[in-house]
Amino acid sequence: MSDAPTPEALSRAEAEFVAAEGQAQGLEELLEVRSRFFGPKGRITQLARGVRELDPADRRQAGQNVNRLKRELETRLDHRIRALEEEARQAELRKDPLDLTLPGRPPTYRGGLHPTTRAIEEMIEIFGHMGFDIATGPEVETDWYNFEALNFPPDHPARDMQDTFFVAPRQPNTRLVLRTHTSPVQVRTMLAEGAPCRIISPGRVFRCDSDATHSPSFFQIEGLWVDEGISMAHLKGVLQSFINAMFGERPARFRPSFFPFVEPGVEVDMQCVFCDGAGCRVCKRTGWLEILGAGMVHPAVLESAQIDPEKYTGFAFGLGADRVAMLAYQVDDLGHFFRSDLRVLEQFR
Ligand code: FA5
Repeated sequence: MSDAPTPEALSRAEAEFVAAEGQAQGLEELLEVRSRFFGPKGRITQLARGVRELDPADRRQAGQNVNRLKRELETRLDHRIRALEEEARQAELRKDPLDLTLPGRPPTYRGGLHPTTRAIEEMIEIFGHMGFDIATGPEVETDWYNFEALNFPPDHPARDMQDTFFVAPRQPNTRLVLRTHTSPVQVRTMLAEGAPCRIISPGRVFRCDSDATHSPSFFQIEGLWVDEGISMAHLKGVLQSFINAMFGERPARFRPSFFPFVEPGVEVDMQCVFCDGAGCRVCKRTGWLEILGAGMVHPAVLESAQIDPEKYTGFAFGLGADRVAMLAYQVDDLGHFFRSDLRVLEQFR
């Protein structure tokens, strides 16, 4: 049964509250008073509940009276509680003053560029000095740009050279892949700019491939120079200048190779920087590490890109940017570049 909220009962409750509040000394005692009067079974709470049991005609007035009293008393009590809490906080702050003149702690880790990013920036600069502009293309590519325009006909066995990740297309009849190389940017650039053109295109590529020197996602830099009279001699000159600028006078070798989009094609190896050519785990005991594929742009590719192969010739190359970073910074496992281990990455700051 709740207490009936008669005017007399309210006055009595108020008098009791004033006495209790007057006697309460510290924060703890005030909180106890709050619970005794306003808690779930508190004196004022019971009076408020009693309103429901009155005659309907009396409820409105009684409800207003209880609420007014509750508001008044609670405000008064909260005021004192807040003042005491603030006092306690100030006392705590005085006990342990802040010394604003202390110097800050230096950060433990300082960020830095990833070694592959640094190598790519360096390569952009080197090729920039040789007059190459930067071009870009999408990472999700159509089969046409990634393969067909590059002279890989459908079902041609050369497609198996690049273990492709396929992407489910949104529209029927479009075949999409994660680009397996940056060579599609050659076609995009020639179609957009025509001849002459001289670009490099750094970017991420994807292959279903993984070991000490192969990763499923890695970076390449494509190079393309199309103009009248461009020959294999220009290709060798540009690549040798790049190697000299990037690695000093390290030996490189040009081996004949096959890529459907160039004729003739070559692969370029650098002398292994870990064993100076003696043979080790990284170079699979050959003394050489392959860093790029290159060749003279195939006439069929020039035609796909609407460039007259009778008038223009060109060369193209595709560098493994992570491979170059491995050689430049002497990292013997490509996985170090992808594991985000701060102990490794900190060494390249
Ligand atoms: C190509 O991707 C050709 N598009 C390159 C090219 C461009 C040839 C223009 C002719 C003209 P290849 O598959 O060999 O070629 O890859 C080129 C370079 O990428 C390799 O020399 C190697 O350094 C690097 N590479 C290839 N696969 C991986 C991989 N899984 N992880 C890291 N680097 C790789």
